[in-house]
Amino acid sequence: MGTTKKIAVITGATSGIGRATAQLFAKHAIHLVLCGRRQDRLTALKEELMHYTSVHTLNFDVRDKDAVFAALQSLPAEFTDIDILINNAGNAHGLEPIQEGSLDDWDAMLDINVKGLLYVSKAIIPGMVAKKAGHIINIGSTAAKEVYPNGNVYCASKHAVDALNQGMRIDLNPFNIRVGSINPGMVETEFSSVRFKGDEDRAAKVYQGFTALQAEDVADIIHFVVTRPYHVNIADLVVMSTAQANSTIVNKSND
Ligand code: NDP
Ligand code: 8X3
Repeated sequence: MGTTKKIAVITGATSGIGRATAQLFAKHAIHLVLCGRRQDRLTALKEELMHYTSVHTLNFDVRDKDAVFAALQSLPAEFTDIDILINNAGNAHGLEPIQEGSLDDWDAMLDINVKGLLYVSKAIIPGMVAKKAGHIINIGSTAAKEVYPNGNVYCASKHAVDALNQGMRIDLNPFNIRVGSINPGMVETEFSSVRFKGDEDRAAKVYQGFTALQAEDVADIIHFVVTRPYHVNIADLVVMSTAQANSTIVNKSND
């Protein structure tokens, strides 16, 4: 990988961890391809960050295989030599016991968190293989490492991301490509609002009584990971707020 200009593709750049990562990368002059479905947010973010670096936005749903490939193949020449892929787009949909889960929610989580990540990776990996360089960061979760009550399908989707992270690292090893995952615990973003389908009171309660991780905390770690010397690959990182011990134990007595 060259030592000067770096180009990063960030999926899920319109909110939370992806947006904070875009903001931090821009301040370090990393060139950005920002992806998401909400065009108004993509446009606003581009306007905000183009003062620091060059920015190209792509609007597609990661579930739509054709749209993923069409969008990534449409990149202007100056953005095609991709160095960094942050596979971040994803969400939980619902929090029900398995016997009550919604088929639509299950489809959404598996199609977005697993298949969407695969489609984007499939479109970008050949360029990295050809130049024998690149860095893929898969955003997993503590839900990739343990299963919690009612987390069933979301946890399964993130366990799949964990397996894919390992599989990519193995298969791309001959090509000098770095692959690693970052697995955060609870981060205060729009995640719970999406999980609870816009029920903001329920979403806010998730983060009450303790200091949750913020999107900027995770962005900081992602930036640390991508700025290590090239022979250093942070393969699998778990990060939680100090108040969180695992998916079910959160100390709410100190705030
Ligand atoms: P947000 O809801 O704030 O952001 C999710 C992002 O994903 C948005 O930019 C959204 O963009 C994008 N996205 C969702 N669905 C699609 C889709 N079908 N096609 C394209 N883009 C999509 O959540 P977070 O920032 O918290 O989540 C980012 C990642 O971090 C996810 O993979 C999540 O699982 C993971 N994570 C989150 C944790 C948390 O507690 N918040 C903890 C551990 C991991 P748009 O709607 O514009 O398409
Ligand atoms: C998001 C964190 O605990 O809601 O991945 O699964 S959790």
